[in-house]
Amino acid sequence: MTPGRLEIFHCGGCPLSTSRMADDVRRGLSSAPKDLSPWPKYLYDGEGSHLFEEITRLPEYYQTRAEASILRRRAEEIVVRTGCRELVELGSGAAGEKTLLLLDALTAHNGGCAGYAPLDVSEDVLRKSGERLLREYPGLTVRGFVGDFEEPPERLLAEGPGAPRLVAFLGGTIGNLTPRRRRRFLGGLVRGFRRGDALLVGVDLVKDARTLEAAYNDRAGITARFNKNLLRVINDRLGGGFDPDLFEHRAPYVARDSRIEMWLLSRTAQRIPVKNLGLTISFAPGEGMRTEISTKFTSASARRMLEETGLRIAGFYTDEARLFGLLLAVQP
Ligand code: AVJ
Repeated sequence: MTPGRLEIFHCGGCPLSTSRMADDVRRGLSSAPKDLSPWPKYLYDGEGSHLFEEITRLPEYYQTRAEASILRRRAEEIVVRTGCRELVELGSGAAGEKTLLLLDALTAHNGGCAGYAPLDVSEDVLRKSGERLLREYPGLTVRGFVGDFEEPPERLLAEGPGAPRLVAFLGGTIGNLTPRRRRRFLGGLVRGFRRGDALLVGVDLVKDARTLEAAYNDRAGITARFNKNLLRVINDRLGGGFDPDLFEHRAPYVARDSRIEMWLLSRTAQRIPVKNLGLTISFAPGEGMRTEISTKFTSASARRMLEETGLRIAGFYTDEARLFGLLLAVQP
């Protein structure tokens, strides 16, 4: 391998293109109820990513801190048990503390030489964090992939500097997918695995509804801004005429489906043109549009989800308060 290198690749199929977005948003706005939750990626433009970073520091949003605390205690063990030589990270974001904990352990156990392959929707974030990582880990080979984690390119797992790989999908993002989409996503991912490759998945755990709802209805109103930012993304990219102030943020816990659902409720009757779709969208007063689902798991439901893919569960790690879980599974 050639250490100390950064390469950026663009995934095929243009999953982030405006024409794909137009198709997705047209479908979402035409369904009943209006539903954009199948495409959480549109929440994360520059502003949305920034707002999410703020969310991770909110007192009510325990997930990021809980997951980091698990990794602080377990990163080393995970790397040693898997013997991994490359970290593949889906939806990496800006390579924050959690990534660094894994990279510290990975490089420490591979004489400084290791691979890191982040996949994220933002090229800018990949480039900046990639450059920073090369300075901090001189022996690292970084292959950055710009794309949607649901459509990883073949070369993400077909090429790369070292096996076995540790594929990390942190933050509880898998909870944004419906059970069907989770199955399809995990099945497709694992098809690229070789014997010994490992998957590390972060899941938010079921707990009392008050704690869950507080995490998505923070007092500072950052989650509400994050939610409404989606309207601005549609305005910017598709010529929409949404006024975010005419919508209200809601995020109830729907116990039947073990998930938080984020909604935007129209405060009034309104008709909103979306120029590039050639559509006008009508809202009745109080009518809602779902914008995200965030599924909560038990250790049993999380295990089942991974076992269905044919992987063997190698560990389930949790924080002291059992707020969040990390599942480690290996390709036998
Ligand atoms: C980054 C997808 C894990 O579902 O909790 C935070 C996104 N949405 N607040 C989550 C989010 C509202 C977050 N994930």
